[in-house]
Amino acid sequence: MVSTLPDPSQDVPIDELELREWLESLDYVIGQDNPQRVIRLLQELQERAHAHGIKLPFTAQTPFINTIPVQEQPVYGGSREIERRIKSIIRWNAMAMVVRANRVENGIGGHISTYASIATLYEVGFNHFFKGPEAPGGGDQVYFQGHAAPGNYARAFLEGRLSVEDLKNFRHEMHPGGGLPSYPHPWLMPDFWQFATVSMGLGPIMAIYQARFNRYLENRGLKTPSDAKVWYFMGDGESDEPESLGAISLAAREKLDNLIFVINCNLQRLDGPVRGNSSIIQELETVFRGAGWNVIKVLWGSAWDALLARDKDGLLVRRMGEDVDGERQNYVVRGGQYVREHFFGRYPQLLEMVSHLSDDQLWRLRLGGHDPEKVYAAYQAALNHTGSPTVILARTIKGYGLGEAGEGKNITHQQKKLNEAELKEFRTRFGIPISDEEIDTVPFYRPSDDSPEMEYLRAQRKKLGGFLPARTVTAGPLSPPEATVFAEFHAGTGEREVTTTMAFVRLIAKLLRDKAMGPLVVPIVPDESRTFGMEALFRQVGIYASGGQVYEPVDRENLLYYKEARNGQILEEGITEAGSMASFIAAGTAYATHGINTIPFYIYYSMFGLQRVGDLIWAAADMRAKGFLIGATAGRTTLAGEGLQHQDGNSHLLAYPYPTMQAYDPAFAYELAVIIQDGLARMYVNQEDLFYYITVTNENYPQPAMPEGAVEGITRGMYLLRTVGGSRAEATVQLLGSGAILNQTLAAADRLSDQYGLVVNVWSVTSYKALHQNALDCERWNMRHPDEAPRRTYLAKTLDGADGVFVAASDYVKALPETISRWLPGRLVSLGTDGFGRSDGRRHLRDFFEVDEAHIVLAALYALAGEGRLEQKVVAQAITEFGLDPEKDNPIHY
Ligand SMILES: Cc1ncc(C[n+]2csc(CCOP(=O)(O)OP(=O)(O)O)c2C)c(N)n1
Ligand SMILES: [Mg+2]
Repeated sequence: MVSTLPDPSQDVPIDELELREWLESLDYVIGQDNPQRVIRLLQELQERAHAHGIKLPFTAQTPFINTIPVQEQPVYGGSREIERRIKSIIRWNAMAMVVRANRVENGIGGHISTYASIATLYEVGFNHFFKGPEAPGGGDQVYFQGHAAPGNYARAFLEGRLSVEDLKNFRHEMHPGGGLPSYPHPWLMPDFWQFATVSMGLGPIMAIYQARFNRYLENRGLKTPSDAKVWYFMGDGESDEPESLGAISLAAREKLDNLIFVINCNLQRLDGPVRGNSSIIQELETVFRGAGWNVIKVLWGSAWDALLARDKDGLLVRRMGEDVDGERQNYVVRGGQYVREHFFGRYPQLLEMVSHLSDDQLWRLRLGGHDPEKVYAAYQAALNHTGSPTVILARTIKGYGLGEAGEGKNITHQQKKLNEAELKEFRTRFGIPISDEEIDTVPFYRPSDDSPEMEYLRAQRKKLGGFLPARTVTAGPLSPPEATVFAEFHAGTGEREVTTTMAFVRLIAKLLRDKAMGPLVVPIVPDESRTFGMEALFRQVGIYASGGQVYEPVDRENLLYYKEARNGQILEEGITEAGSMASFIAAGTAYATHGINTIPFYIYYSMFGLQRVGDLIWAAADMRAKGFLIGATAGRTTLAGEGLQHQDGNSHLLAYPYPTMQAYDPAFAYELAVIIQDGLARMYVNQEDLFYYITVTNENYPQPAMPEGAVEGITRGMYLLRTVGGSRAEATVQLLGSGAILNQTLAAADRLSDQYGLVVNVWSVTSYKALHQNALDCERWNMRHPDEAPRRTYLAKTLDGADGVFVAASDYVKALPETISRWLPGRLVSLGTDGFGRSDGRRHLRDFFEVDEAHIVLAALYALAGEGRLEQKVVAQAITEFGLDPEKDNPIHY
């Protein structure tokens, strides 16, 4: 057996008589039919050995056989024959879809072999287990393996949900009439796919947190408890992604018996074997059992049961566990004679055991994951299991049924074409009624509506509550929150200095009290509540703890004690940005997965968002998630002291590619309040499928009152904040400032006016992304409508009449303001914080990154001189006056 630890006791000689005595005693107790007694006795023996200093080697592994013995298998709940025919037809159509797509366009891709290996695992689920949306208590949430999508489409075709045209246009979405996307995607098929799974590793962690969030909804009284399950179908290769296994201990700790992982262990990934030199199944068993999961191995099909029944001395069981996966792959590829020689041939007794079977029969001894009875038994056991999540490790063959075209071969993942002979072999193996004459056109096959197959398929889904996958949005619009939630922020704080983070915390505390929206708010934090000053929320709404708080917290007599509760509202995730994002996704998509408009606010160190878990944020966008990502302690020079790992000068640029992400860098509390109010209205009242990224900082300054008429500009990206007049009207400066740096901009404006007599407009830019997108939209429209009056960008409308030079300063990279420079009516000089962060105070950091008042003034003078509106010597004088070193290294480089 492949073991993760060497077992030195294996080499110790043993007295056969002594061994028999022990075994007979054990057999006697086993024969009493009381498994608990057996366990108890073994435990006692173990403890006795331990007490005498004998250390048993740790193992979380069980032998390489099925976890469920044949005598414990339930009776199969359906017609094996009809189900086999249905499955064969789906196999054919899935294969045909990929082969045809690649004939239309060579290299368009697609996967045959993955669905070929997972088909039985899916079909047993579809026919007997996956609950559809109309099931009492709601449907199951099934995360399908992304690149096995042809199998889902092929089934939906039989179900009458997709047409021949749809199938023909697999991976040809732009073709007339539209087509089918390569992978699950709720934007591209909004009524079909619920979960975006193809970026490996994200699905498993999302599924875990989904199952946890389902419990959260129940414990908070937002949803009636149900026995619905979350299923995650994953490849064995996918298990190498850190996110795949990184959260499994949470699932066990939370006792998520509503979660079932099914790992399709075909022992191969894209290039070759997952673990050629050891055993991925045994390794996964160790990891999951160690974490506290219920592990069910489904390794051998029914044909092996007869052999195992004759395996009196355990030799076959031992032989089963001896091989490494690279060798197991040989048994699939090299044929029956190889199996006889190399597998059974190792021991004469085993060779004798199979002497009555032909080579072909030996080769076709089915594996567990291809045997519906074994899979059915595993699913049933998973459903009945309570107290922990279940993982089913099902052994299969990659490219099952492809024969020479790829079954079990290393190239099989990339196989997209079959020649005529291979198509015929596939057709014959699965009994598809397509003639030799037609075969080369690879026709799709759908039996008539009244055929037994179609009737059976429909009846089974009807019993289970309808078709899957299916995405339905039943949550209606919410009422907007009371205006009083936001009013105080519009008034400003007078002299009192506060941070935008404090303003945010105060705002969310008020929102949590709002009648309509309050209970739906889901605050999510990765162990930074105190950093952000959020601890008052602990007491106000409690921290979610599924089992309640079972200890007295050390700070119990404190007003703001660490209060955990079963119905606590805060998801305090601990230090896991990935897990927190997975919670954000579960809460942000609950409007579609549960018909409940939960409103996640995930607050975190902004540096550890888009750049750390950007792909999960992408998945949130894919899944039409709503909610607010609050990037706190933002800004490369505003987060003082922390240095290079923490200081974020990137995230606003990284926000650009995410299509549905609205990104804002507010400077003042009223801007923040306007943005959040607008976001709530757009997402939850108007029901737009967007999400918000807002940065807040920890710099204290007085928060001004909102100027008249600023609301539209705040939401659209910029507005005129202040004009300071000077005597020299010919030299106008437009200063653009954002976030905490806006205060530097305001100071620079005063100096440019007082000292240099310039006229300065200060614009608060809340969102370069919004300005950029609007400009692109207008430009594109104009390009396509040359005969019509051109549309004006929001920038053009807002900056009408603003001339002179432009200087933008932000706490982010210089490229950010430059994205809008093309649409500005004057030359732009962009100041920003490119380079690694540094540990120091704000004043020094802003000098170092050249985004402080002095550098803004310098940039304005330089730009004006460049236009001939000012003498060059004024610039040189300013450099001297501000004490700037012309030879200072450019921080952009390191
Ligand atoms: C993050 C990420 N990296 C790489 C890929 C490309 N990729 C798609 S399928 C695949 C191999 C999958 O192997 P496995 O998980 O064992 O699935 P199987 O097809 O064998 O069932 C790879 C590397 C991806 N989809 N996502
Ligand atoms: Mg695999």
